[in-house]
Amino acid sequence: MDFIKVTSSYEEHIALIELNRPKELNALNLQLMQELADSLETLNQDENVRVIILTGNEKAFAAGADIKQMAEKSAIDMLRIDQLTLWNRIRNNGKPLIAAVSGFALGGGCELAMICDMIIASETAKFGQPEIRIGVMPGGGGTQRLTRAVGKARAMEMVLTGKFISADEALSYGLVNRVVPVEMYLYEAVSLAKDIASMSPIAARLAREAVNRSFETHLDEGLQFERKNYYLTYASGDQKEGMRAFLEKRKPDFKGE
Ligand code: DAK
Repeated sequence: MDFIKVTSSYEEHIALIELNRPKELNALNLQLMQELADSLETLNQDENVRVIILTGNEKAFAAGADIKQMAEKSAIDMLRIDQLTLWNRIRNNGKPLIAAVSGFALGGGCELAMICDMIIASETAKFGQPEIRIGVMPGGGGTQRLTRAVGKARAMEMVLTGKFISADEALSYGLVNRVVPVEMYLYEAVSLAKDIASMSPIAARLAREAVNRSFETHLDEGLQFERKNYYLTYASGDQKEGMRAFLEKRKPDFKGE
């Protein structure tokens, strides 16, 4: 794998995926996206991994889809390339996924961060959907996810002007979980990942699915989905262990069973 670097800490049940195309500010070409989808699928199969962190480097999380690969394409070329299937493979990831963002998260890079469940931002992070400046519009879910995350008025302004927002603005908009000094963003993401990895992976998976469902359905359907997953946690040993440990005033030992 050339454009993706994966490291796992089995002891802590965490895996780190680094986008690794620094000269191009991690522009998301097709090879990188394929490697990313492959890595996520492999990590999803790995029972030792409970939480995944996706990051870039200090200068860029990702500056968008690779404009060099797209500039001369026709609509039919784009249809044939079928990026959507590739993006859906990434979206189908089933484990808690944290984006650790520093520098540029633009266009597809912002959309990729928003596919993640949570975003930890360095104070240098810049988010934006600048596609309009190159004569297109968001195609990786930006018009939908950004609008749900920050509200219509702010999303509309970002999408129609292409202006970037700072990490602090992203925090005040509710787009990111927190903003930390640049030397801390990865550390902060790992610390959040460790917290989540110490929980029952079954309960985390079901709860995550239910939170995500709130984006995709109406309230009644979402509540029913939540209830079904809630009952399902009672089929796990982790539920028994968690509740017994509480009553016995000790730390639970979750096995993922
Ligand atoms: N693509 C290709 N190369 C890029 C790039 C990109 N998006 N962003 C930066 N680079 C390259 C630059 O060309 C330059 O390469 P060389 O010229 O050195 O060979 C190198 O990275 C450094 O960039 P700059 O010299 O421009 O660096 P600056 O610090 O001056 O500026 C910048 C940084 C991030 C402000 C600027 O590079 C910039 O504006 N980049 C483009 C940002 C952008 O417009 N992003 C949106 C792209 S469109 C879909 C899913 C997703 C998408 C579409 C469909 N489906 C599922 C259907 C997504 C579309 C997009 O993201």
